[in-house]
Amino acid sequence: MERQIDTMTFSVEQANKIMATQCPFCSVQCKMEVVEDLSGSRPAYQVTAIPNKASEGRLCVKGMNAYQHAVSRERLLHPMMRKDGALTRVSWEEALEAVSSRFTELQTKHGADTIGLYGGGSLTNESAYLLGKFARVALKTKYIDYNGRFCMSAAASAGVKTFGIDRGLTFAMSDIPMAECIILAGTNIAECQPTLMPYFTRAKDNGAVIIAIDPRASATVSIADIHLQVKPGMDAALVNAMLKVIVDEKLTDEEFIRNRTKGFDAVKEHVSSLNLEEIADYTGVSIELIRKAAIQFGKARTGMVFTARGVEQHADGHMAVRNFLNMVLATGKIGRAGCGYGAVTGQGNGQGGREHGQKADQLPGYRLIENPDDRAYVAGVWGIDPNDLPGKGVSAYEMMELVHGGTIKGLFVMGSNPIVSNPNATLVEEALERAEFLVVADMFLSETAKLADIVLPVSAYLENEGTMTNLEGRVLLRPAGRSAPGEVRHDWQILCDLAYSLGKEQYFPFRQSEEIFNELRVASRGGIADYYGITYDRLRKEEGIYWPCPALDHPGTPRLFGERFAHQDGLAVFQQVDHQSPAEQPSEEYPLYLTNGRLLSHYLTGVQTRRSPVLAAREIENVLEIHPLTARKHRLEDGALASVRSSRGTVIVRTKFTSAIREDTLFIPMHWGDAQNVNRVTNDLLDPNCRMPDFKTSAVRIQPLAEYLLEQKGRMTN
Ligand SMILES: Nc1nc2c(c(=O)[nH]1)N[C@H]1C(S)=C(S)[C@@H](COP(=O)(O)OP(=O)(O)OC[C@H]3O[C@@H](n4cnc5c(=O)[nH]c(N)nc54)[C@H](O)[C@@H]3O)O[C@H]1N2
Ligand SMILES: Nc1nc2c(c(=O)[nH]1)N[C@H]1C(S)=C(S)[C@@H](COP(=O)(O)OP(=O)(O)OC[C@H]3O[C@@H](n4cnc5c(=O)[nH]c(N)nc54)[C@H](O)[C@@H]3O)O[C@H]1N2
Ligand code: SF4
Ligand SMILES: [Mo]
Repeated sequence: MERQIDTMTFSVEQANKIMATQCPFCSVQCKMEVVEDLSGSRPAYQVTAIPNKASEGRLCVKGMNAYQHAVSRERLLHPMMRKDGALTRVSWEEALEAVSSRFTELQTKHGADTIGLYGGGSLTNESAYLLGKFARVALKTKYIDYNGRFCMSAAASAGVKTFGIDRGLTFAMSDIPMAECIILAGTNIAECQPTLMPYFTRAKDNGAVIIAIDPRASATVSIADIHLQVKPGMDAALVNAMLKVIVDEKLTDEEFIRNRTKGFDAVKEHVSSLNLEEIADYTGVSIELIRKAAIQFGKARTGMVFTARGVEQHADGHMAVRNFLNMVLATGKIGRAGCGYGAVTGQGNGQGGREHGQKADQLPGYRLIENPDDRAYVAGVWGIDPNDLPGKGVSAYEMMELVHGGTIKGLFVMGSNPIVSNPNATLVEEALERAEFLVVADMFLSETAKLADIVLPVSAYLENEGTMTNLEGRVLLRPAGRSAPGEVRHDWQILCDLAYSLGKEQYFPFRQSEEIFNELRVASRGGIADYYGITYDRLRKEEGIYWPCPALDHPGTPRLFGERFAHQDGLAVFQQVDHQSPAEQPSEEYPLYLTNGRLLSHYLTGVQTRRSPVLAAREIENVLEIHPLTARKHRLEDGALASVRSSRGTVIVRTKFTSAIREDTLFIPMHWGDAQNVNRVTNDLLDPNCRMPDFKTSAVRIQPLAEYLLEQKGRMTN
């Protein structure tokens, strides 16, 4: 049963272990050195930023303290299996045997597609690639998707449609200070990618005008010259108005439109027919500000547009992004220095994680599972018959619905905490409780792992060697600094072990992450995200390489679209966007908009950051950002507990008064579970183009907690 794996071994007694690594959190992937000193009575740690081309030697507070969760006593150190209702320690042998026999049993009874796999953007490229291969080759199920569906899908699908390719930034970060005008739409870089802020302040020092679009005056908005405080969900409409001004003021780049794009006439005709007053009314932004922003962007010689989840996490997120791309194209601001579009990718490997096959419709290198040529190529690399490859599955939340309905009976979660991070979390929790067999691979007993039948302990960033692709499309090698504690294994190792138990070891012979990467290089070769020319050796020497990199002597591609776009005809595609208002509009019962997002000190569902004492202490509980005038109307004091309720559920949070938010909008961070989980309230409506949930617009009602509890009690006694 035990297989031979080459793992790095380190002497435990060795004092002052120096670990060169990368932060496990966001998409910047800041490089750092962690020194572990075991000579005293207690281990001591020192963290120093390593200068490099992406973060330039900066770290934010999360990176500085990331070692704390990795060395936490709460780390899972051995596999566990539910026995008599309780998770109980078992050997790897017993755990792996149980997983493979239960999966086989379920598949024999209900068919291959009864098993679902759910991955994440924290996984290395090697593990993400292998998870996709494991689903298709070892389990032959079509059901695989990952948490990046909630993160990047709107921008990714928009990039593919408009440009023919999806890479977070179409340029290297070093281009940012060359931009004369920068639009930051629904992106809170100051809290979410803090070490990037100096690129923007440098642009500002060079005279750039910064335009922020956000319902809140966030920390990022504080560097803006113009703030368009849009109503949640109204970005597409706002951009239509800006485009109208750009067209009316003749600020379009006609030569660029003629030579490099198609479809502009329809967009022009559409925006020309629109009424600015009406748009100002339903976006909540004055005509004066719309005009000012549009003219600044239109007249600038160089400029960039950045979008993130504020624009994208809506039922029309895809179209909203496409409208921003329309504006980039209409003004010819792409493919040259100081220009371009940036989808500010979220997770550490949010970029690489979406390129190599974790997505329902995808094979490595952005190949498509429904395309016969792509199937034949990848099947060839994997040594299987293309007819044995399953078809495409469904998106992450839809997979949860299938678990809820009983179509998917066994679920394997690797690198996500779906019962906290999915919309309409109550349904998802119910689904996972109903699942016949739930396996979770994690470093901690997350809210999701607590429900599992089997929990498999995985290595943390300090222990797991592999490549990560940052938001620019720059592939970086993260070395392992220490051996994994206890009986912990790497994600990719677990997949190989399981394949062995399932009798599929011939397809998973890997003993090191580099061997997996070498297969990934070939599997991605000739695809859109072509990694063929990137090797571990090169990554060690060159400090990161931008894909596409099709040959060993290719330098990589920092800036895209200099000559042509990635569509066959080389042209970018305009898309007319008829804006739509959020499905849930404030009503008498639910009179306010609720949006949500992030705080500087915590990361996603907080499983890791709440286990870092320094980070946990910075924000100990969830908060409700609310305008004081709104709060007064609803009888709420500052710092009081409140209930926030939608038609789906309720979250309990403490109020924090701020005049930085629109009066009709509330904001709650996403970092807490259970009663403080904002996703009990959020909307599970999905974007028809990319299946992104409508996280950022729900209609809600707020009450002081005591009032809410009395009401609930009344309901129960009636
Ligand atoms: N500290 C921290 N950093 C992180 C993360 C984290 O959890 N914590 N997560 C990482 C990940 S995975 C991601 S995806 C990124 C996310 O990074 P961001 O997308 O920047 O983060 P959010 O806070 O979700 O949303 C950004 C902004 O959108 C605004 N917003 C809300 N609704 C709307 C709207 O309808 N229109 C517009 N224009 N704006 C709106 C919010 O007020 C917020 O300021 O961050 C990454 N970095
Ligand atoms: N309301 C609302 N909901 C949201 C969002 C929002 O803005 N608003 N944002 C969405 C976005 S953008 C995202 S990305 C998702 C993210 O949401 P999740 O997918 O739930 O992400 P995490 O909370 O990071 O959960 C990751 C889990 O994997 C574990 N983990 C970390 N690294 C590894 C690893 O290398 N291997 C393994 N096996 N496990 C690991 C962690 O301990 C943790 O338990 O949430 C989405 N949900
Ligand atoms: S969270 Fe992001 S910005 Fe902060 S140190 Fe980590 S990678 Fe860098
Ligand atoms: Mo994300």
